[in-house]
Amino acid sequence: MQTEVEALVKQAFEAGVEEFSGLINAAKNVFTREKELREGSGLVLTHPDAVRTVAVIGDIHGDIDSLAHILTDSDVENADRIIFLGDYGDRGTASVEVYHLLLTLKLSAGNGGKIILLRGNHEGPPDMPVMPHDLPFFFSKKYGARGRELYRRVKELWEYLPHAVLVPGSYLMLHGGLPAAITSIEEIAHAQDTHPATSSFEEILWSDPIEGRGYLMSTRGAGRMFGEDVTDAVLRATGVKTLIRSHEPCEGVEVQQRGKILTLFSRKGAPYYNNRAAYLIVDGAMLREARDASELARTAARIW
Ligand SMILES: [Mn+2]
Repeated sequence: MQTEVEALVKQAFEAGVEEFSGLINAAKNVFTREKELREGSGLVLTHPDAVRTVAVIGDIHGDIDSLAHILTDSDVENADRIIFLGDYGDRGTASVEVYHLLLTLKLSAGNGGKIILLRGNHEGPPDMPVMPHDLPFFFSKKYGARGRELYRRVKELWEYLPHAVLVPGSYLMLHGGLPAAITSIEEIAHAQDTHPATSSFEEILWSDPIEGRGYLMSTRGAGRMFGEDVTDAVLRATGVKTLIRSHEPCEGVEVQQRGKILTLFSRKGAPYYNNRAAYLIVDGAMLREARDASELARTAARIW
C-alpha cells in the first residue's frame, strides 16, 4: 500500500489542469448519483451487519503527509468504509493536492461507496463562508487563471456531499456539533434543506461541545456551544450512544461530556502545532455495541 499511496501523492502534485478538470467532472457524476440514491438526504446509513470495519478520519486541512500516513495503514485500506469528517482544504499548504488525492481515491475502481466524504464548515454553503479560506489562493497559485475555474467547480461538489453518518443503535458521526432543536434523525438527514430557516445545518457544521449544561452562542461567529443536556436529548432522539466528530484541534483524540463525545483530529503542523494526530479503526463488535468515547480513544484510536 505504501508505494500505491506514494504514487497517489506524486500524481496529486504533478496533475495538470486538464487532468484535474476531468477528475472533478467524474467526481461530480459520482456525488450526484450518490445524492440521488440517498433521495436528497445528507445522511449515510452504515449498518453494522453490512460492514466489518470502519475507519474514521478527522480534519485534514491540507496536510497531505498525515493523509498519506493514514492511508498507508493496511487496516484503513481493508476497512469496508473510510469516513472522512470534513475540512479538507485551508490552513495547510497542500490543500489542492489533498483534494486531488481524495477525489482520485473516491473514483478508484471498487471504492464507490467505500469512501465517504462528509461536509465540514470549510465545505459549507455559500451563505456560511469560512475564514481563513486559502483554498482559492492555492488553486490560483498552482494553475493560474484556470485555477479559479477549478476552485469554483470543486466548490460545487460540496453541495452534493453528505453531512452525517449513522451507525444505527451505536454512533452518529458529523463534523461539528449536535443541533439542539432536532427531535429525529430525519431532521439531521435533511438539515441542509431546512437551512437557513432552521439553524440545524449551521450547528452540524460549526458547533462545539462544552462541559456542563446549556446552549450558548459560539465565539466562532457561527454555530453554538452545546452542553451535556443537549447531547443527551439528541443521542436519545437518534437512538445512538456516542457522537464522533472533529472540527476542534486536539492531541489526536479528546473525550468530552463524560464519554458521550469523541473529538478526532487527523492532521499536524501549522497553525495548530499539535504533537499528535489520530484516526479510528472501529471493528465489528464496537460497531454493533457502541463503546463510549473513553473506550474508543483507548482501543480504536491510532495515534501518531
Ligand atoms: Mn471545522
